[in-house]
Amino acid sequence: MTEFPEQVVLLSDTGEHIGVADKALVHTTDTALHLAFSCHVYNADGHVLVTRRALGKITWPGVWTNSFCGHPVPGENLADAITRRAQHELGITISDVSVVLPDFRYRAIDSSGIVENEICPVYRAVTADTPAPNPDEVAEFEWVDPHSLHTAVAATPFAFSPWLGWQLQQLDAQ
Ligand SMILES: [Mn+2]
Repeated sequence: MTEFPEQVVLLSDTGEHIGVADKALVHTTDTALHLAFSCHVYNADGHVLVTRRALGKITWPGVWTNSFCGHPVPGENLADAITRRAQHELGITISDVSVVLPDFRYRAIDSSGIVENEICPVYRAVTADTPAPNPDEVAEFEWVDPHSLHTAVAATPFAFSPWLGWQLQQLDAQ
């Protein structure tokens, strides 16, 4: 698995792979469209895992968001990337991975001015594990009732990552 330097897949406006870029260099104030994913992890109680992004992250530090996100490296399929990031960020093994928003796409600007610009299919998965967060990625986590999360994000979207708010809106609309 290529970890250094980690690369991302650049996409055309219609979603075709048009190249690669270093992950560390692609996220700027004018970020090119690239491939990513989001995952919402559930436990056996039906609670969903929300995480607080590590304070050292370049984008949205300290912001509460969905369980985890990531970028497939070139040539890596999304299922493999999701499994890899679940272990890397949270130390969990996941199963029953399924796509829930295959066409999700967003562009958002962090308060620092850094832009995210991703075609970012959204998945759900389950785990039986207790997260053991990688402190470089995740500062805190909570298991919450999904309805409570929807209510909280709808009421105060500014307190969460913008992509989480848009994902929940689209899931509600299904
Ligand atoms: Mn990105």
